[in-house]
Amino acid sequence: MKMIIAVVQDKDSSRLADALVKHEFRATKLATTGGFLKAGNTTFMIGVEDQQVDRVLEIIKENCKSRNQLVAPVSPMGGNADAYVPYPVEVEVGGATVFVLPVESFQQF
Ligand code: 2BA
Repeated sequence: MKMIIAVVQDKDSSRLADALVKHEFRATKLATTGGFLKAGNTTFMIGVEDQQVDRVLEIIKENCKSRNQLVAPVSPMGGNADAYVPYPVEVEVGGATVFVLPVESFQQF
């Protein structure tokens, strides 16, 4: 068994959740925050049998788009002004960041 952990943009999360339910995959959605943009994103935990991993990755790919997002400059507030960038910077936020982990044990009580 594997645990698929997928960090996706909030805009894609409902569509992905619906697609997983439609294909009868069970998932848990967590409201998370990206460390870099400090903006909300959604993390899915999807526990599946090994042979289902590729199908789930396809569903994630089909339902999550990459987009460009502007990062607002953060004032140094007395910190190091050398590193301060005074204009917004555009970054490409991926469709999904996915980790596939081995599951040692799965129990439901
Ligand atoms: P954030 O940390 O808010 O990052 C959003 C986007 O900002 C990233 O998109 C990347 O394009 C850019 N970025 C992140 N750190 C950067 C840095 N140090 N310098 C320059 N640009 C940087 P993605 O790579 O598609 O990541 C989207 C979200 O996935 C991330 O949101 C984070 O929540 C999660 N993530 C990405 N890589 C991860 C990892 N190795 N471990 C855990 N979470 C990760």
